[in-house]
Amino acid sequence: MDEGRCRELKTRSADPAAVEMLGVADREGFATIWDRYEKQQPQCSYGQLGTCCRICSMGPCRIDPFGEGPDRGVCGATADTMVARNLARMAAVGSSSHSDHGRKVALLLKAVASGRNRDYRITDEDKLRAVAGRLAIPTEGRTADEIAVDVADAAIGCFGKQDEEPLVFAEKYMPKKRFELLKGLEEKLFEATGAKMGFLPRGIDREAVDILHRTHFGCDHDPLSLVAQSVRCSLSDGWGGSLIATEIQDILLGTPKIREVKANLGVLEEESVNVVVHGHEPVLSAKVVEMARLPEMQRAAEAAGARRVNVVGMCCTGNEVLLRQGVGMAGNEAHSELAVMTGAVDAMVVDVQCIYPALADLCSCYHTRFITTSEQAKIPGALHIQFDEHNADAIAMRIVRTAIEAFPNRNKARVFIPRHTATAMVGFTVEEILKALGGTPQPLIDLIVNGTIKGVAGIVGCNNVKVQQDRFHRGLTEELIRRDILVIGTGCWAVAAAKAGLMDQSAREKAGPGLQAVCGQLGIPPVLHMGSCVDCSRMLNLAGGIADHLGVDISALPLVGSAPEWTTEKAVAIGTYFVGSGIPVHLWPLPPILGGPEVTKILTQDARDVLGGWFFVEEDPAATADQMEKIIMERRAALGI
Ligand code: SF4
Ligand code: MSK
Repeated sequence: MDEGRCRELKTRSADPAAVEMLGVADREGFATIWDRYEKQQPQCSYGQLGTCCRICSMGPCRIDPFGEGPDRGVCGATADTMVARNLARMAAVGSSSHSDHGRKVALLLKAVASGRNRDYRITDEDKLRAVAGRLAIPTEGRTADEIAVDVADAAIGCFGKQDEEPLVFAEKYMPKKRFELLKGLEEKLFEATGAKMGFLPRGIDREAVDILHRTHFGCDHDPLSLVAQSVRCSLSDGWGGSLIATEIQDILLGTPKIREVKANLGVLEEESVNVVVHGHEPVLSAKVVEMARLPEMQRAAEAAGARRVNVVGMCCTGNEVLLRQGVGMAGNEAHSELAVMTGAVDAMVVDVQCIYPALADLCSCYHTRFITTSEQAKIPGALHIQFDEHNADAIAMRIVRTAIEAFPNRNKARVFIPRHTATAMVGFTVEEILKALGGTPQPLIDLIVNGTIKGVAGIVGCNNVKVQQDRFHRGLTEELIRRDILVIGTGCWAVAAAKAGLMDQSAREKAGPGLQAVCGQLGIPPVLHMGSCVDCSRMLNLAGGIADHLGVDISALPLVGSAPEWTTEKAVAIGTYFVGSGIPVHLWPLPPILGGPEVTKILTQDARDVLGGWFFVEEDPAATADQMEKIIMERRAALGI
């Protein structure tokens, strides 16, 4: 590759493994997300600003916010209405994706506890009892199954209930002051506007359906009430669906423990059958890992000429099995095509969310079996092996066998695995953090009060082809730890940080003196992996626990969030429930709201007074860290510390 092209490829990713693979893509003539993105230029500026509407068949309508052309849609909808409706629909989709995931594991827990499913079991009884205790479900003298039925029923009840009361999970998990603030807000806004606007989520399904209804042609055109419902719906995700997913997965599959893993494409093994599990729901992938480790699968792999079956992770399914079963992490979202191009992936097994449909064509150019498993994520060109949790062992075994059968078809001459891996210490659940602190958040609070650590930043989200892959994730994280701000996070950010070595203990050297000393004492890195996208609920839980411990609202704490390479509607829901929980959130790239001046003002200014959380945008990692530090310092000053 000539030097010029090499430089060009480096602008696509900050990860050297990705750059090497992009060279392979060039050589082999494969298009990647970066090439397809270039072909999409120039992208529609109405779409970028959020001022296009195709809700009814009189449209599509669009409004130029710079005053060129009409200032209303055919029905009279303004730019702000369009922006708010589009945003609300994004929040509804994002919340629904997480929450539907939560529903499935709640139903599975019920099936396991009532003896209808024998493929799974209650793995973490302590967690079950802790969750039950939180929900005020009796535990004394009861069997695990009896308790689990009640926990499952409480969770399932959150989805479809029809009364006006808040979700039991939100009520029992949300810190007291935040719960009261959101409850009082309904009254305050009613006094101010004369209209009913609620924030506490009533039913998980209901809040999303409410958005679908109110954004139907000719319903809610008021930016404020549309934004308010977006917050309520997103809160039904953070303190509902995602929380349920996390808590019940811990009960069924085990609460993650701190452990060391390897991250990046170098986890693929030239001599082994490589199975990549990708997506979000670990119920299947945990089984794939389990089955791949059986002696009979080992024998089958050897018979096919391989050393072993090596299951590795991608995106959030990867995070889940990495945390619980210690599998290697092949990469984040933008790595998915690159992994296939190594020529060493025998099966790419996907469940739901964040899966490029382009993988089907790409896999067909290799021996790689691209296996879809969910009726909610079928992709033309894939081999569909329908997952059924009531027959999980057999299906997972079939998937592993399919990968083993593909191995002999691998073209060994075509295999190229970039030799990049980093060590990462992962599994920092709330339980593990508290254990490291001696059972109470007080030592962490003391460190924050005495200024050893200035505050905590939670970073989440994806890769986005509009940002050099991982550049913002790495740059922002390094800037923050250098300023003695502890960084926690989830999702594809966590994978980026792991690949960059920021979750290795040696990353302490990059931290400021205070954070460095604390990490040295506790034997932890300055950057903590808390899990997958649904595990953002672990961050809420940690923040809520500290707030309750101090008897303050979350918005008083020196906490701040960021989604610096966000892509998906789920990231919109996550950002919005952070804001609704009182945490300011940085976003990059620009969200599609800037064409609506009123919506922009509500989200970036008014939310600050009303919710204590708000959105801000910034393109540069160092400047973002400046803003995040400023917020933390203001909050410290307000607390008198
Ligand atoms: Fe146009 Fe109004 Fe229909 Fe939207 S709802 S497409 S703005 S006419
Ligand atoms: S996988 S939502 S690209 S973090 Fe959770 Fe990554 Fe974003 Fe998907």
